[in-house]
Amino acid sequence: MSIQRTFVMIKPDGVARRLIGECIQRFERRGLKLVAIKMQILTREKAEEHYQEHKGKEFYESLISFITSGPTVQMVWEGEDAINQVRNMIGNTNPLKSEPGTIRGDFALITQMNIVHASDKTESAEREIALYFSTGDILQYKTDDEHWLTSK
Ligand code: FUP
Repeated sequence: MSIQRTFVMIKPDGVARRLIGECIQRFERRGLKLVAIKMQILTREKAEEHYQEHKGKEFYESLISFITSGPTVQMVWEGEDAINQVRNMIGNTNPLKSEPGTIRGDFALITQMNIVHASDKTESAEREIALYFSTGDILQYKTDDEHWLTSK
């Protein structure tokens, strides 16, 4: 395994339900490191770019309309095997199939309003991070536990 960066977005339902702190706390407690964060209401153009793989699907218009409906939070999280670990922590796309203990399994019931997005593979993480952040927005720093790991 290796240290990876992954992109996470809290969707308008997550923000409206005051779940920003809950999501951040789960990733922090797991040992992941927050290296970039911002908030914005997505433009239609940005949303279409983000969800380009879904263009033409029956849920596409509703997805774009929902994701642009209110504030969202964009984050980059860093850590060992971060992409898969964060995907496991958010749960299945359909909250009805999400395990309890995952964010979607604990807080959602409807696929469109599933609180949070996270990159599903390395190429998506790179693409999505670049869509929302410039290189200079992403901080490089070491936490105390990392100093301990590297100071032997
Ligand atoms: P995920 O990677 O888990 O966010 O899921 P997808 O990229 O497959 O889907 C992106 C978003 O499209 C989902 F979060 C919600 C929406 N969606 C639907 O509304 N209906 C579907 O059948 C599939 C996805």
